[in-house]
Amino acid sequence: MARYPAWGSRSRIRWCTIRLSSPVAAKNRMAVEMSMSDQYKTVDGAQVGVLMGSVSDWPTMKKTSDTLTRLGIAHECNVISAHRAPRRLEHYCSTAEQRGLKVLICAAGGAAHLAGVAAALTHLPVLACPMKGWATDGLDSLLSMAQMPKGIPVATFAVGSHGAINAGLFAASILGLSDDTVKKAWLDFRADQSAAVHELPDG
Ligand code: RP5
Repeated sequence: MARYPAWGSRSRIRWCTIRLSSPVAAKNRMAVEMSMSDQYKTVDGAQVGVLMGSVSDWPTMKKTSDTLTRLGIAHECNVISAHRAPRRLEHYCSTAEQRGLKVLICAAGGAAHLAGVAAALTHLPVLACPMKGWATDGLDSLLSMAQMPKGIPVATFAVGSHGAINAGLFAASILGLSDDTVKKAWLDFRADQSAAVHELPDG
């Protein structure tokens, strides 16, 4: 508890009491988060890091992972929330390049600050996937990501599974600039897609 001055109607000082969370509890929470700052999954040879704000984003972001797998791109997937685990996110992003990652794909819903914060912590390209979240069908996440102020860009994709898949494909197009194996897989994917015959059903 703490007492702070508050202004009354005649500008006399009144005192109000505000309940603060205990400094000890806050310190403990910070200590727990600090001690977990390097606790995320890494994959040897991973070129892409897929990050999600919540495990609830996984059904959508599994499509990113499946797309990368289909193209033979080694990647690692982690749930690291920007607001629930900021120190872990900082550790992950600030070590990403030295661990060999070349692209980060970040998915989040609602205020959706994960991609922007990640982009602030690394100069690797950050691809942002807006999730549908719990309101506005993902328009909130889309605007949060697309409206990054100038200086720290994130490349924003469509809301939901289409964006999740395209982020995986876009990562392939970036990696293909310097990796012939990925380039071939990416071009083969496009050729197969173009060659696919789409016939109307009988009747
Ligand atoms: C964001 O809030 C997550 O990225 C997720 O899309 C959304 C809801 O999170 P949960 O409440 O399901 O954990 O941080």
